[in-house]
Amino acid sequence: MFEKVLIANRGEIALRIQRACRELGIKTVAVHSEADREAKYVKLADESVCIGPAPSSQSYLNIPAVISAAEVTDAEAIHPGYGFLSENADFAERVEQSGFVFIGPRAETIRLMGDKVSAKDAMKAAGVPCVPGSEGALPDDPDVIMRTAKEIGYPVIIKAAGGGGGRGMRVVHTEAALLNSVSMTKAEAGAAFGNPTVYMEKFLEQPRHIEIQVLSDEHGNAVYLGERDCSMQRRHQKVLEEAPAPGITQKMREKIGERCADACRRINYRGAGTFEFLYENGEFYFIEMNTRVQVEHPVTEMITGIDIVQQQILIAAGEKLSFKQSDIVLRGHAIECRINAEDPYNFVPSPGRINTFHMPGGPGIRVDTHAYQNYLVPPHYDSMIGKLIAYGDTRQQAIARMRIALSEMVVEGIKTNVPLHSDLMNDAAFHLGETSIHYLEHKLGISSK
Ligand code: MV4
Repeated sequence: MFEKVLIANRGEIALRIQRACRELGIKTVAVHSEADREAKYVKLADESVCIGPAPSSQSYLNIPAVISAAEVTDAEAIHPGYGFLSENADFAERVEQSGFVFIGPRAETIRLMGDKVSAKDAMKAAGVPCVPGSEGALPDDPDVIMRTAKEIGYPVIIKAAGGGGGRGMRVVHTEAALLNSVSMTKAEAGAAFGNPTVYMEKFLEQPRHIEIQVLSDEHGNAVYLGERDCSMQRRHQKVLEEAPAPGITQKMREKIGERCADACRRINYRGAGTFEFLYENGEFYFIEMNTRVQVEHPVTEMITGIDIVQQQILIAAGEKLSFKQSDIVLRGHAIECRINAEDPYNFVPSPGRINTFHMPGGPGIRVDTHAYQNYLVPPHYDSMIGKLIAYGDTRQQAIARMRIALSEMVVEGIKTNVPLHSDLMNDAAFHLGETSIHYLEHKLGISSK
């Protein structure tokens, strides 16, 4: 096992990774920007290195600075967390070339999944069901483009190979709009991602966003840890996630889970990963794969009892998975509310000093946060200041516990989205479950009029 791991991230996930390391007896190195000098997780780490000024482009995204920090502290491995450099194949490559272990997939796997066309090709070849669409990238020939759309059937969606997470896409409803939409998406993709390649899919109108968590080691062992429903989102930012997904039966879970685990074995996947699907009319359609630990990993941890971050570290150290698929039993239900420093009605970020801070507790309540009383939320980064996770034997119990926990939570001095979450806990459609990716924006649109 590693003796020392460098954590190339900030905020709640830096603290989360630090706790996983500590439990495994591993020393930790925190890297931080000038804005995060006073952060609790920096002080709690065994060592810390300032890697640059507040803007992430000069600190958390500065590859030479991160690698130098690993060199001077003699760390053996680097955990990238989520966001920042976590899905940067060049970073993973340079980490390994510098003699450190990258806690994540091989650079070539990150590159394969970073290109959404090659990711889809690979998954299709591995037997994962995909959204009907073009065979790989769209060619330039307008006749072929028109024919492809006709075969798929309108509406279609044009997506950039270099995009993902909602960036670089356009819905097309009519043949008259098609060629212009393809040109516009290509131009935008070229400018935004340096890659004008686009592909086409059938546009699904009311899907849910359901994702499968996997773990895969270097010895050909892969398991799935069930699914999460992440449909409750606004402008591609997830607001609330839950596991398991309402209405998904054990039989459906096994069928799609086996496809994902099998795909991991086929591509020799290493580490934790997430297969993102759109789910509509009882069918799963693969859209993207994430090669990092995700913000919402705790809901899966709560229902499986498996520490996903520890598993990432064990796999990176070359160990074999210590459990098989039949050992994994889903139990109960977990819901996560992302707590953001923002106005709950107009979503404008609200950084600043937290002058009163009380966290909830009690049975089934988990709080993952780096914040504390008198913490100054810096304006330079994502507005998420923590995650409130509620576990219960049933979804109803998890909701009841979440409602109580939200009512106990006190964060003053800044605005937070706690009122939005409290509202959602009383929302009739949320109670029924199975709401689509458009539900929250629809609800907010109506209520703000
Ligand atoms: C789609 C889609 C409908 N049909 N693809 C947006 C994020 C990116 N990961 C893929 N996205 C979508 N792809 C087809 N063929 C609708 C979306 C989409 C979406 C997906 C997941 C979560 C939130 C979303 C919000 C708007 C659109």
